[in-house]
Amino acid sequence: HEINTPYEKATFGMGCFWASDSLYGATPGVLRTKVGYSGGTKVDPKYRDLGDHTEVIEIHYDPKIVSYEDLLELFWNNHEYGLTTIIKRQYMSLILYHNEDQLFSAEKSLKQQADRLNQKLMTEIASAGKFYPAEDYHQKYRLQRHPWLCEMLEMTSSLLQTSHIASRLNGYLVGLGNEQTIEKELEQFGFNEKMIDYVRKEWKTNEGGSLYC
Ligand code: MHO
Repeated sequence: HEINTPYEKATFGMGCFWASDSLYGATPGVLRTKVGYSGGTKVDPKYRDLGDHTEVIEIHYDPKIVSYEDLLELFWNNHEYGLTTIIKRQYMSLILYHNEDQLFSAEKSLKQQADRLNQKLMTEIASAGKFYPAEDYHQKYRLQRHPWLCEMLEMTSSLLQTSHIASRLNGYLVGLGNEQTIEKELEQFGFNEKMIDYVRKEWKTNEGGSLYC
């Protein structure tokens, strides 16, 4: 379940975090994802009491395989809403940077996107502060719709936030990723035939479908 590769963090708000959890979880080079609340000041926010926080995805990625710029590209192209319209803080378009390089890349890409779309974008860029992981039932939300698989994987509360396999399946089950990579990974994960068939079937059924909540 867990991978010890050195990683960097990226944090984005782009609408309902169930969708971005799946999107990034299926992206090569992403080691794990967590959904949570950040960007605000309220201490210990809860889903029903977010205060000034935003739903965000925290991504741990291997910069040797995927770059921050690649992650930004996915960010710009996968907002359900909030990119060009003002939306409540819970769902705002938000980039929380972790270092000066990320700040530089974020600002540059925001300008490029605004020029390309010839529109003012609502995205805010701010320094990453405290991240509060969301309640368990929000983590790997799509994977958790498959209790049989979760049982086979012996998922636990903490694995929902740390497991590489859980991040991947959370995307593959909704039809993200490409077939060859998925086949290769399912074998590496040591899945039995029944599990492989299950994931393969879900992937095929949902391929090309909508990610949104
Ligand atoms: N439409 C969904 C959004 C959930 S999301 C985690 C709901 O209201 O349940 O914001």
